[in-house]
Amino acid sequence: MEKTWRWFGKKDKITLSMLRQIGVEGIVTALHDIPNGEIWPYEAVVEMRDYIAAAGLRWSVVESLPVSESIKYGGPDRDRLIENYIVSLANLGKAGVKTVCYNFMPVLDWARTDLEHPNADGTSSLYFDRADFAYFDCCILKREGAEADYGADIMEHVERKKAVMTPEDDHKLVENIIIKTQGFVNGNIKEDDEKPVEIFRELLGLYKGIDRDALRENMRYFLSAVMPVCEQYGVDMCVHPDDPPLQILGLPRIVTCDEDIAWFLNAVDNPHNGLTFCAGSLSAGAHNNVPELARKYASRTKFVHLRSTDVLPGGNFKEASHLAGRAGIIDLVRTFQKENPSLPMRVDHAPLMLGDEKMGYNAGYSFHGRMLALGQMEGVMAVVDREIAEGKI
Ligand code: DNO
Repeated sequence: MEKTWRWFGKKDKITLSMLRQIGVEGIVTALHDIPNGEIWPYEAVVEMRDYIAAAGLRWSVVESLPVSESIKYGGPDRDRLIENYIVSLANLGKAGVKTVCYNFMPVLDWARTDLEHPNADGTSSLYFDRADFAYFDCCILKREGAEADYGADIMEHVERKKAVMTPEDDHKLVENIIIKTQGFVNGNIKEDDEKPVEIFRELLGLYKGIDRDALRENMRYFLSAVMPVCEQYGVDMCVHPDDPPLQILGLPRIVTCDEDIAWFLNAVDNPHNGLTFCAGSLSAGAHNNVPELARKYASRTKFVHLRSTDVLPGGNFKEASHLAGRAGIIDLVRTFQKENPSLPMRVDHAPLMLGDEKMGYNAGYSFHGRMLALGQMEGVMAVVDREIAEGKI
């Protein structure tokens, strides 16, 4: 697979020349300064493409060209926003940037409650604690009917938390769940918004009456509308699975399991309608057998995220080493390397280590942690290449 790296643009503290030194071949990035919903002008795309090329790398994948909330819930301005999306896709296609990752998760892109969960070895990882999430949902967000979504054991935990949580603890949880993990991916909530919880509540309100079926229809509508421009310019769309692949906050989530993947691929059966195989996201659902999903959907996979998790009791999960956890990364590399050796792959979230914690990186996107993971993945790929050459697999 092509070794790519998520890079957040010229403001990223990790520079392209650093990435060249560690063996990265392709860049995964977005035009982060353009507000969600606005057109990506051709000139801006070309400028970014050439900036990356000047460093001896290529812009392999767009992650993400965000799908506005209104397209997801079917708001009155969705056709205008889809039109903008189509123009951006055409501009990317004309500039030769042909793999576009997006997601169809309502409001909350990915969910974690702790961004520095300590490990015994002195590093820290991203973590999801279901009881903390329930506390945020029931006691901070105060979502109507939230209690009914959690079992008695979790609600007992929430009651105990109520007695000990300080306003600072509450603030930290809000930061982790809806600010630090979201700002850089969808722009729904910004670091300097004064009332993030109120904004978030309003966003949730937009989905009143939108169930799984309605969200599926909106996804079908969106994909059908963008496929012609994808065909015209040879652009592949690849949806990122829901992270975690579970229903949360009373919102429908529709890219969570085998049946969901089969649904969207069949709903708009076009080779340009593909999947971002995020092994980490899929592995956080105990219902998913990740290596089996990879074998089943390799031919429709356009982009791979290598990462793994440990699912823990109580509905919690922790991000694991890239060589451990339930994603089964060694098997995944076998599958994808055989399917298409030039498929772009990036290592995803990795621990904070060796001073990463002081650098203010976007949550999950440490330098040393990811560099170690990339080295591990290179080792796995080298062994798998040999297995293939010797006809062993
Ligand atoms: C977090 C990721 C997401 C994901 C985008 C794809 O690190 O799981 O940012 O890449 O949602 O659209």
